[in-house]
Amino acid sequence: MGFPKGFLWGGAVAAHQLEGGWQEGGKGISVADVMTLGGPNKPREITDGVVPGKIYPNHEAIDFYHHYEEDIALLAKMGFKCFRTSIAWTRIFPNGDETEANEAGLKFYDDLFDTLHRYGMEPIVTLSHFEMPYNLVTKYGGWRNRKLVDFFVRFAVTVFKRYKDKVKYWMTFNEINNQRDVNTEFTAFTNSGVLYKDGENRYEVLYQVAHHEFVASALAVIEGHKINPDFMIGNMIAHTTLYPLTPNPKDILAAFDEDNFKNNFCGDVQVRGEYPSFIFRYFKEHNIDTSYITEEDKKIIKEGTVDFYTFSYYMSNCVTVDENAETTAGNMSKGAKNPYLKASDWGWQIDPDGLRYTLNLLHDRYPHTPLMIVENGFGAFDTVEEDGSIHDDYRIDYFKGHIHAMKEAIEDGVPLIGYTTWGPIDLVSAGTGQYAKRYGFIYVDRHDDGTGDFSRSKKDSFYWYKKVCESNGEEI
Ligand code: BGP
Repeated sequence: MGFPKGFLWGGAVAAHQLEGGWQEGGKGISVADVMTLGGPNKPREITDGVVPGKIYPNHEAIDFYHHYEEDIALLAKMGFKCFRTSIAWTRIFPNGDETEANEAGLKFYDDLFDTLHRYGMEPIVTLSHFEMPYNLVTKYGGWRNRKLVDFFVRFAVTVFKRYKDKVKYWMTFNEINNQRDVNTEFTAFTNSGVLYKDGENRYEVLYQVAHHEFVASALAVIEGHKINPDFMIGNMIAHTTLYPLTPNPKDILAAFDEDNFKNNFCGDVQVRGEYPSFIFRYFKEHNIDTSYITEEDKKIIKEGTVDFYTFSYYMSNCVTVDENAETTAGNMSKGAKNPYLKASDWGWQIDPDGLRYTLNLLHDRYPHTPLMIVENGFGAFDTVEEDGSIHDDYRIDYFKGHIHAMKEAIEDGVPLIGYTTWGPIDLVSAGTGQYAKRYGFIYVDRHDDGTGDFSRSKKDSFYWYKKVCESNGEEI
């Protein structure tokens, strides 16, 4: 069977992690612009505005703003069929609440999408990827405020209209579910511009935020289809696959519950168009008032279901009721360590088989919805040899395993339509702000201490992924 004809092979990035040019073309300040450099054991600091003397890696990122023609030409050499990026909201509406869009920002993406088409690549565009206007945080309290729904829909409609003949594939909110952990202040800020206040019920805040985003996402789908009925508009879920640590039925149930609330809740709302029953028990147990969910909202959510389900997959974790079990880090949350798996230097457990399992679970859950993996990749320290070569076999091994798992899932009957690896060109890490955590097939000479000339070079994985794209996954 193998990969279907027209399968979308490519790579994925987000505007704030590669563009730089943070004050060019009339761009406003985004939430990513007030986050400092962190490290494996050092969380990124969220500062009160841009504070002189602090290091903000996203301000320059890899300067894609000035290098995009060169970068796209390189990606095309690998045989990319598509390229996923986001539109920085702050280039289009610098403060988020204007009524007039910023022409210079719109023009930048016109040029970018034209360049992609010139090289035969399909743009795949995320509307909100951890980079909302900072003004919406300070003035409105982020997504806790319902006014954000209108601002977002205005932004979505503006770009849908402008790029209706250039972009077919869209997704609304990147990893909408990764803010489900109330103990992590980081994701509440990056995803939704929420800064918690002392003493408030964080659960209530987060679920109200999620509800506003569900309504905004559904309205965007509805409006998008009016603008171009051929649009494919998807959701985007951070899928960390969860296994019970032991056969203890208590662990099985704990994994089941966590899977529902971390992985399934948001997908169910956006694919099936209604809140799943299990979440109401959770609301009750955490004293979450749900009076903000109106009948009108329910209708919007029902009408604005997504056309395809997209997700990121980096790792799996285990779940247990044993409080003394050893833990491991994760994408945006922790889990119990799996004794059968190895992990990256950042503690992310490597589990290709988990991808086949996940694709089957998702297909079973949403049988009529095409699936796309829009992020998968291996963050690692790379070494540049004296002759400039970079031998990243570990990255090739990671991808080989995951692409093999995709092939198996397709044999299982899963309707997988595409695969974009995370960070085909090195960029700034979302979690740590580091350059040192590299994902690319293309190396960028830029370092955490601010040195480097932004020059690009090919790693071994570049030549390997080229074969994969060009053979439609036959040669891995
Ligand atoms: C996802 C985000 C991406 C990306 C990736 C890797 O959660 O959607 O923006 O950064 O994870 O994470 P990190 O950059 O922290 O290594």
